[in-house]
Amino acid sequence: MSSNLTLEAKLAYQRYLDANGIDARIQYLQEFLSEVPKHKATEKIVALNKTKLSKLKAEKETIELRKKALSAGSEDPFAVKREPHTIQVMMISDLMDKGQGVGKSTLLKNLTGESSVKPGIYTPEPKVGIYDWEHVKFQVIEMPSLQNSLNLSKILASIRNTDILTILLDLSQNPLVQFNNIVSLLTDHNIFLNRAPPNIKIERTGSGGIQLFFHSKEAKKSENMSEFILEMVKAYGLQNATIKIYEEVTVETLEMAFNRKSVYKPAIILATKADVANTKKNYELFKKKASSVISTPFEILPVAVIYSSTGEQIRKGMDHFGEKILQHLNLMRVYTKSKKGVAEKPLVVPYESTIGDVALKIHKDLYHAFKFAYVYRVKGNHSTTRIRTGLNFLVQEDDVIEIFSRF
Ligand SMILES: Nc1nc2c(ncn2[C@@H]2O[C@H](COP(=O)(O)OP(=O)(O)OP(=O)(O)O)[C@@H](O)[C@H]2O)c(=O)[nH]1
Ligand SMILES: [Mg+2]
Repeated sequence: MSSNLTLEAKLAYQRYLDANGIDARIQYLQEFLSEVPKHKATEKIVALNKTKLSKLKAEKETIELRKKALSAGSEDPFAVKREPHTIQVMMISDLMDKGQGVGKSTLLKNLTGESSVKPGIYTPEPKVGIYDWEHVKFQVIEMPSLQNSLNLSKILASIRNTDILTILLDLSQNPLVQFNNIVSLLTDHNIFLNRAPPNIKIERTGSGGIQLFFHSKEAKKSENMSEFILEMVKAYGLQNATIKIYEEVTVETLEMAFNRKSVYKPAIILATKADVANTKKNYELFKKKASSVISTPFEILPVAVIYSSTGEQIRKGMDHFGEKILQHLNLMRVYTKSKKGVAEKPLVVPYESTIGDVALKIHKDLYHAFKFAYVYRVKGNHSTTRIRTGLNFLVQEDDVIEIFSRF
């Protein structure tokens, strides 16, 4: 590769070479082309790579046409494809008695502008849209109402695989009943909401029977359940194992821990139609009583999609939706800085990420050739400090990060 190229261009080219799949190759080659400075010394590189790009695009078109022809009529609408680089948010609701939905399609259409969504008409199959919030993308999926047993197993399989659930409860009808129905159904299928897995480690061993260890003061409170735990381990199918318990357990948490199908999902409640008269008291009552259905804490956002006098749609109560989703997933936003300035699009990284994690997320070469980084951080008094850091420095939400490499 020519030495006339900038570091950004070289990185983009390396990403193109490393890329798997035609979409990624196209994307990175386009990025490379936009990074190459356009002058006499680079014109050949540009031309060569533009040709490669057009060939790739033609190949992609052929592949897509072939796929379409093959799958015509056989595609399963319940097998929603995960959109890369997005956070998947799944909308679920109870099946309503009065035949009117809780407002999933209305909200999906409003958030994403997806034209195939038809509010007011029952949605029998998943509908998908992309919600773009401050340059973070969410793939929002409306699932048909639960208790529609026809496709329930497919819906549950999707729920098990999604990143976060939004439970939509219609405030104009009894939200507590809807919540109870949904939580019971999910619990019956070993899907547990807003809680960490029980802190119990099950390690298979070659011999020695079953060894139980209670590893904390809290855990020791459950020593009187040893016999039951041993039975659970046998029922689980282990003859030789070490079981390490780090918390006070109950029959319920043991059941969760020894069920191979248990999954743990974050969830937020969207209490819909908050504009309808007299729903405020339903909302207040629900807030008070929700803990009788499930003891783990829930975020409850009262929301509504209403119309202005000029007929324009106005969304209420969702201003912090994107933020809340990131919080529930323990994710935060940081921004990279290069010669071109601070990137508009954030990098979304887990809490407790280090500069090393950020470098790796950008590109593995940047991590391996890492020299140092500057972190620009806004302090309480709104002034910005510049911190020189190594790979192990912990980043915080909203940090601006400039990484310097050895090449
Ligand atoms: N007043 C009011 N009505 C709403 C709101 N959101 C939805 N509706 C109405 O509720 C009805 C059902 O809305 P949908 O968005 O189709 O509900 P859904 O959950 O997609 O319904 P299904 O797909 O049948 O499960 C429609 O008539 C909407 O106009 C809201 O915020 N306020
Ligand atoms: Mg719908």
